[in-house]
Amino acid sequence: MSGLTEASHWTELKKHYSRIRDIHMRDMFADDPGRFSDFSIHSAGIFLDYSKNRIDRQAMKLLFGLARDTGLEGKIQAMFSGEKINTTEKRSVLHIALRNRSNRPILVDGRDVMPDVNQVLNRMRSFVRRVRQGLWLGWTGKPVRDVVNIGIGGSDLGPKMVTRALARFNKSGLRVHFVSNVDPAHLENTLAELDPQTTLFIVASKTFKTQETMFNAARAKEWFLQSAGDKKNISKHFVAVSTNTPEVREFGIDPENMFGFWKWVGGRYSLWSAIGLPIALSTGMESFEQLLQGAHEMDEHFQNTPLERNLPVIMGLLGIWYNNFFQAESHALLPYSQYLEDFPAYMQQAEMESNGKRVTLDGQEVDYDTGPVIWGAPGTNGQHAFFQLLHQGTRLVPCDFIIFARQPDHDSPQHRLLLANYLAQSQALMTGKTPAEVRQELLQQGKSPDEIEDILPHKVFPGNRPANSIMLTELTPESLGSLIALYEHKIFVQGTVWNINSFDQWGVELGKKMAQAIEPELEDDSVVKSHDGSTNGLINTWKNMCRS
Ligand code: G6Q
Repeated sequence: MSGLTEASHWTELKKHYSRIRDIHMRDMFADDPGRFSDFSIHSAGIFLDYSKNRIDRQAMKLLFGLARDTGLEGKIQAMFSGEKINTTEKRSVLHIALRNRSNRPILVDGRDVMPDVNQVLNRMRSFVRRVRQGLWLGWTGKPVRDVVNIGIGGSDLGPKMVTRALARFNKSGLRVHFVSNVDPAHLENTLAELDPQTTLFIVASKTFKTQETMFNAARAKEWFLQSAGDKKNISKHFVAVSTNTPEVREFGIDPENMFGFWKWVGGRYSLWSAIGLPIALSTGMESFEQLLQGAHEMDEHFQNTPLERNLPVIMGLLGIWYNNFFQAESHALLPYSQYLEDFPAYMQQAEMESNGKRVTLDGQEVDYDTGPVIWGAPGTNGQHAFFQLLHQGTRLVPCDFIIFARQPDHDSPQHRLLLANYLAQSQALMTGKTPAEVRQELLQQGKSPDEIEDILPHKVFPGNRPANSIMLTELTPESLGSLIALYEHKIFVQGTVWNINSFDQWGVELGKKMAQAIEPELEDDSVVKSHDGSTNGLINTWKNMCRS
């Protein structure tokens, strides 16, 4: 037994789960007219309806109690005050400082980090203005037309997701591309359409050591120099975003063209730093700062609101309820907005890399489940793909439905249809369709009793499947900032309850190291015997296939 499973509220929650698990949400709504108003909240620009969850007031009370058992309130303050809560890397966790629009001092080792944050923002502002106004000229005197961000993981997913989500705000005409995969197809297909005279590369890497990024950046430099010839032209076409000045210089980028950030910014939490440069180039610095402002509003909400009215806390605890008591194994993110197409992939990294941990902060193996599998796709597309399993499969998959109330075309029939589907899907998941309702429907269609009995089980929907419905007024840099920060803090809430370190990522190391060992063995035709049977077999099969 661990501290968590011995906590009094954990035991109470287990008992409460046994009482509540067979109650249908249909009945909960029928019995409680106040359910929607009690289980919905509007704060920091975000409306959350969580009434379609398998909860009652007692369940929520116990979940808040559990959060208090784990010291959540103190831990929130610890993060905001710069304590080194990333204990395995001995680092503060301060993405909140990057968007600290109040500018109040935040100390790391007794030193205020805000002057450094503001200095980088100032440098970004001036660079972005020059590029967007056509004043930053390439080696032949032409302005920049295409920007290529070369980065991977946290140095790719965040800026890519936001740049695409805010595409409507790109009035500059700059085209921003993202290259992450070491599969040469990614870079080569991108370069094929570009003119080196008008292309600016951003090499984005916190460490400036990530193999994929370094290989892609080296190849981009080679491609550029094939046209530009002289290495001195690199300074007009390559900038870096990194914490590692010596490696940036070694690569050939003038540190004058480097935008720094700090070790206390985790990769998957770094879009708020200079890693967000592609966002700022695409949408303008003003929009980038509005994005920071939106996140800051959510930070203020998270830090200062009692747990019972706190959006990230409520969403985090609902996740704990399903993950640890209903044994749900995954969680689906379903944005009803094409602009948020990349949001599930971004949150998948944020959540799974943060909370995919099996030992507690003090190194004990957990005796409860931690982070669920996060997945999803935009609605309505998902409805024609995987929603079947959500409605009638054997697994319980809690869902988050996300929509913007107003869109540029919100009066159009398409937008009404989008909204109708957003509303109907969570309704259908909750209500389901009983055998009696199916029978009635089939009778009305004139089916015979035999036909009805044959088809009936296939047409029944059990319902009672939970969903959060999130509604934002409109997609703006500010609202998007709040939405992302909401999920970031939800991750923190869950990691705190599970007593794990949400801010390290040792799990990505092993495979990387093994790839480094294997890579040289692929250079020649010799038979490889140094690994396990399967890996040897695969390497040698590959060699044979290449030869044949
Ligand atoms: C994120 C992870 C990881 C990281 C990439 C790229 O939290 O640490 O996704 O962002 O491995 O790392 P670099 O920015 O150092 O190239």
